Amino acid sequence: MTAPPRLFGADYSVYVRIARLCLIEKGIEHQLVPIDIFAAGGPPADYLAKHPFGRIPAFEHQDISLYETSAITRYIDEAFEGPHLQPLDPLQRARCNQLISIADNYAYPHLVWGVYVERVSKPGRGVPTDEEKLVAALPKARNCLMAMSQLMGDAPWLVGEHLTLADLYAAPMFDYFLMAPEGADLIREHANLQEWWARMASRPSMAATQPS
Ligand SMILES: N[C@@H](CCC(=O)N[C@@H](CS)C(=O)NCC(=O)O)C(=O)O
Repeated sequence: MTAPPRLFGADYSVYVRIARLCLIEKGIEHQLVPIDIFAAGGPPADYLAKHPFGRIPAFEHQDISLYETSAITRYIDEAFEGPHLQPLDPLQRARCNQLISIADNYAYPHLVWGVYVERVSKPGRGVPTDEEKLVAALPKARNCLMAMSQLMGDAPWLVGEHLTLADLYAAPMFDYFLMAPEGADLIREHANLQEWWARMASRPSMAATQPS
């Protein structure tokens, strides 16, 4: 029997959660090996051999090692049994990649760092909110939600009738974003995103990956 895949990271990380959601939705038993990138002094020096940029997650299975969540999740989806998390239809697949790119380039910086970190995480650690940064992030977050809502249309999931990697990318970012009152207000402008969030938040994979 082969050892289960190992994911290196911390449960508070958006990107680690994306990879864990992917493993769980595929039904793959795995191990989360703790790496705290925010520890004093940074991650352990030997972690840089797994991820030269010192970010989380990194992934290992048998003799394979990977870093960068887009590579990890696509590999997991394509190399393992379980439900397809990427559409087979070329246009739907392009939409899935488009939404992943939106999550990486706009949702993560604006929803997570611009809104959640400023409004929720920093005050929780006794650090004052940078109100200027928060205010600047709000129109960008609104634009992000508008684009995602338009692409989603009337479908139950971000890309059509089935759960895809696009949903798994967006969900951990929305989970943090919606903890901020500004995030909760902004999603109310889009009934389809609100319904998507209710659907997504109730999945067992989301409960199983709740940051501690
Ligand atoms: N492009 C990377 C991003 C991963 C990433 O930014 N992870 C965050 C935690 S959610 C991290 O390691 N941050 C540490 C840092 O910025 O130094 C990926 O897709 O895996």
